[in-house]
Amino acid sequence: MKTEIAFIFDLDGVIVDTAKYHYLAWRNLANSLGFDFTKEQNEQLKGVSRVKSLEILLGIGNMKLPDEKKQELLIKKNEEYLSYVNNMTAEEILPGINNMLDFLIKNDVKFALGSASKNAPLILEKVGLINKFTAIVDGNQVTKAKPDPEVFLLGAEKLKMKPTNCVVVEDAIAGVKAANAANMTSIGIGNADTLKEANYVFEDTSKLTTEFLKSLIN
Ligand code: B16
Ligand code: MG
Repeated sequence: MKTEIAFIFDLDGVIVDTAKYHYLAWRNLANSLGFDFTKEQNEQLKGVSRVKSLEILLGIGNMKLPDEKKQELLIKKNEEYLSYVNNMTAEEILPGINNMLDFLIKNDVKFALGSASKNAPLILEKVGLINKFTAIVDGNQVTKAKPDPEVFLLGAEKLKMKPTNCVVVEDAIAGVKAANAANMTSIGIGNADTLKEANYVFEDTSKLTTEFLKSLIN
């Protein structure tokens, strides 16, 4: 008998590359505080919540600030980030993703979003994908960040699917760990060494072929 499966997609690094906008806003914030923040250091922020990202950034700058100041900086960073997000269009959808989503819809395979971003619904709306998702779980709905499985378990619940029948597509190691902890099949997007804990790894989203998807579905 065919087992029904569903997909849960991460947003940044899988559907769109918003990491570049996060980077610009964090770098400008670091510069305004008097230190530099490199692209390599930005890797540490991928898949990490906004609050945790600020902690990491301040650690890099060797800075300790009162909570009130941190709140101010979080607002400032997000305002700049949103100024980039507001200009996003469907052209920023990563290669292969439109094909994959259309293939899943055609084959009656449900899918949800499982993102740490509190801005996830806005981003999906900007790139015109919001109506394709059966369910959305974003950073406003979870209390525990990846690698905790909460975001994906909630996604499975919203899809009315058993976790073992869900397939997660993720670019961050914390996300792959979260998917594994949720007992889901994990597909890593990125470097095979970094994402070696994933059940499958593809170097980028364009490598997610319909042949591979068919092999998972059937
Ligand atoms: P926001 P994902 C994550 O998105 C990003 O990878 C991470 O860099 C960001 O800090 C986090 O969202 C929170 O984003 O500030 O918009 O709430 O990869 O989980 O889709
Ligand atoms: Mg990501």
